Amino acid sequence: MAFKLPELGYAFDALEPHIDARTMEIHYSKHHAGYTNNLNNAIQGSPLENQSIEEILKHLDMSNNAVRNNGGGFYNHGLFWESIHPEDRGRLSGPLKDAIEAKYGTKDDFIKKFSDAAATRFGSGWAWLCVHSDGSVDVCSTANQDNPLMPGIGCGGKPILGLDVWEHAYYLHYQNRRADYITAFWNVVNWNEVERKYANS
Ligand code: MN3
Repeated sequence: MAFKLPELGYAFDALEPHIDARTMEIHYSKHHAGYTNNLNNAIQGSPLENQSIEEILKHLDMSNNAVRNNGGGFYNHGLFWESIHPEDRGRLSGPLKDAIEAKYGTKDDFIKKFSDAAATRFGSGWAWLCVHSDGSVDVCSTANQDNPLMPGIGCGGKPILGLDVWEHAYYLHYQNRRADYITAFWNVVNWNEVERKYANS
């Protein structure tokens, strides 16, 4: 079974003015579609074809660059589109709020920690909020299309919120102002979905 580009779930222009329509269109229909096609080509005819993307990433041979880059790109962008939404986003509450406050003190301290991880990632990569098996949470950052599911990468645990800080994610609108893009991201975070992922982890 080949992997399919997941539905975006909202229009390209739905996140304006925080994330512009042209960036969303290119990011989804070119970049994410490209990772999806390249992943399918990389695993065709191999045993990986019958595994879930999570299983592939957890047991990844990190020297397999085609699967590392494109499997990561396929998974990361799916999680990113789910991390943001134009409406019905809810607010941080419940057990996730408790876990974040236990680790970082306040929501604002958590946002600063996550934003710093995104801002200080040199070159291309991602910032993540992950949940460990004991329910505790962690912020970390990974390079390129790596992610915390991969062996020995990032903070471990399962990512439940992700922010793409590759230039292709913001450069058309924000140019070199990555910090402004990171600030805008918090306006569209889908807390309902992050909480759902936390509860299911
Ligand atoms: Mn991207």
